[in-house]
Amino acid sequence: MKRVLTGIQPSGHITLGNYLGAIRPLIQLQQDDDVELLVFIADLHAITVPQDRQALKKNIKELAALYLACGLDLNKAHMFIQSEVPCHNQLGWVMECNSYIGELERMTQFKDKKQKQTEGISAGLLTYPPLMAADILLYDADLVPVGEDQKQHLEITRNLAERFNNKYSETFKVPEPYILKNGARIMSLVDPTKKMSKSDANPKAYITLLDDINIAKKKIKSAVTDSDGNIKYDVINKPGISNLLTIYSALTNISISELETKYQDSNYQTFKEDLANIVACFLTKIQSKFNYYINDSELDLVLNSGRDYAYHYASRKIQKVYRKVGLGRN
Ligand code: ATP
Ligand code: LTN
Repeated sequence: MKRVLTGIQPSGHITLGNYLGAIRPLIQLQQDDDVELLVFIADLHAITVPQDRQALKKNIKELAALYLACGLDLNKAHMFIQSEVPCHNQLGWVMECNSYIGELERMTQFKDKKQKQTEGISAGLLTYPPLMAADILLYDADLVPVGEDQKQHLEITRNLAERFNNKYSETFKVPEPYILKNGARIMSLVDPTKKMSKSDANPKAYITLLDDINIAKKKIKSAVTDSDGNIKYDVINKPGISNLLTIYSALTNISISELETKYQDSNYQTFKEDLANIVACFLTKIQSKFNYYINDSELDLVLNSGRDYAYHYASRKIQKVYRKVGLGRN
């Protein structure tokens, strides 16, 4: 049985980027009979940057409903909230004490987020990767579906697992990242050289799964492209149109080269209108399911049972780790 694990921060409504980079691969992997999914809401990670209390609470619940709306199959998946399983903090600390400040300071996400902060930078922003490593290693995950931006964090997770195994004897499974070729790095709609991010200050940069349909269509239609008018995939010279081609291809499963042929005699306006309709259709489906799950009292029960399942597994791992490190009395 393969164990697939992933988490998303409840730092806003999830974007098309989050969906295509992290959720769609998860849904694909769950088709496999021999697979178990652990999916969590990374609220401890979200507070590495300032969060409004009420908004955070709301985002946590909405993210849970969105996972289900995207097709998470509860016969295969356990969904839980990270902060409700204290083993994450426990292993996170041990991982922190096995990480080097130098390697954490080299993380691209730390450097990017540090630059964006206007006020004090939290220590948590620096020590985020050992917590993420703990999230994964607690459960002996085999595969971790993530977007391209998390590749570096997966590498440090693998290093930490190997470092611990070498120092204290075999304890953790070394996980593999699962990064799709198409859709693992969706770019901002206003600056296609930057990653689409749910915490971008400009809401035109991203489409969230809960955006008003007409607003989402407008965002596609006003997405920044270039002036040459050819619908060709060329990330270096035509990042805007390449990004839109990627979104189109990932949502429809039509290859990029087929799309180039289909639109070879069209202009950007026609292409964007078609894509706007595809996005609208996708969002409409997700939102109608979301409206069902967010009002369903079962959602809490699902999160309770996910928490209990996760705790059962993770607490045994923590005991083992504490014992190997020499903590406490056992
Ligand atoms: P924040 O802006 O708060 O940092 P984010 O939008 O970057 O959030 P995360 O919660 O950090 O999203 O990421 C959740 C998952 O979505 C991760 O697996 C991440 O790699 C993936 N992801 C994030 N942005 C994109 C993107 N633009 N394209 C593809 N995958 C993405
Ligand atoms: N760091 C991830 C969210 C995250 C995660 C994880 C993803 C936290 N813990 C464990 C996969 C596995 C991010 O997307 N920013």
